[in-house]
Amino acid sequence: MCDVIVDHNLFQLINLCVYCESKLKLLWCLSLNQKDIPRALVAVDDEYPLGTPDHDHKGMTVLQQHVAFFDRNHDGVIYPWETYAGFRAMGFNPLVSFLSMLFINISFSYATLESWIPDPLLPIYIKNIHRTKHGSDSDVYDTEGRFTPWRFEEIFSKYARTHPQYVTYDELLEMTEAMRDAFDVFGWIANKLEWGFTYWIAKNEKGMVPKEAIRGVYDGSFFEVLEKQQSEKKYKKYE
Ligand SMILES: [Ca+2]
Repeated sequence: MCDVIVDHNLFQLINLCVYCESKLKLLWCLSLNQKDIPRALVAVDDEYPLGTPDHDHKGMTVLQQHVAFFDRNHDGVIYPWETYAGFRAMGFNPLVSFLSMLFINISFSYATLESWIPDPLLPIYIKNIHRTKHGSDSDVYDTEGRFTPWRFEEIFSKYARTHPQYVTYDELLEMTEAMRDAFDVFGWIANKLEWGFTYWIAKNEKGMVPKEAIRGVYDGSFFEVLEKQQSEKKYKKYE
């Protein structure tokens, strides 16, 4: 009966409370469904069953939220100069931002277009971003761009041997090796770059990446945290 659960925002949770009639049944519903059902709007895990606190999904899928940070003027399209600006806002230097822009817009623009004719401006249409899902990845996003909680938890149950809430560089490397599909050269490269990027931006002073940060990369909220940190650093310079 609990397969009616799609997302645990407050409104739905209240409805769910009514639906499940009792607290005990509600807890049972949540524990059963939390990991098994792909979540359209929120990236949930054991620690954050309602998704990232104070993160507005704006009605987008979790994959759309992941890339929406780079849509700097919020028009639903990511042009190369917006990708560049997004990386710069997170604190990356101009060279890394430029190379990331080239890789991302060249690799992912075409699949998101409505037309068969390539667009020389290399726009990425956020509404079609699910078409860019590639092989050799973690499958945490499904083919519709939804977040699959049990796949996310699997990353930590399988590879986080040093600490259950963190992954090290070696553990991430081992994971990306295990994800490789046969003869999928583009997927191998894209997956290594994506996880390399995640490690780079999210590692702590001990060189370990917190589970919370990785979940924040999936729903894009961690990019906003980095941008805020960079803004505060700039602001402090003038104090
Ligand atoms: Ca835009």
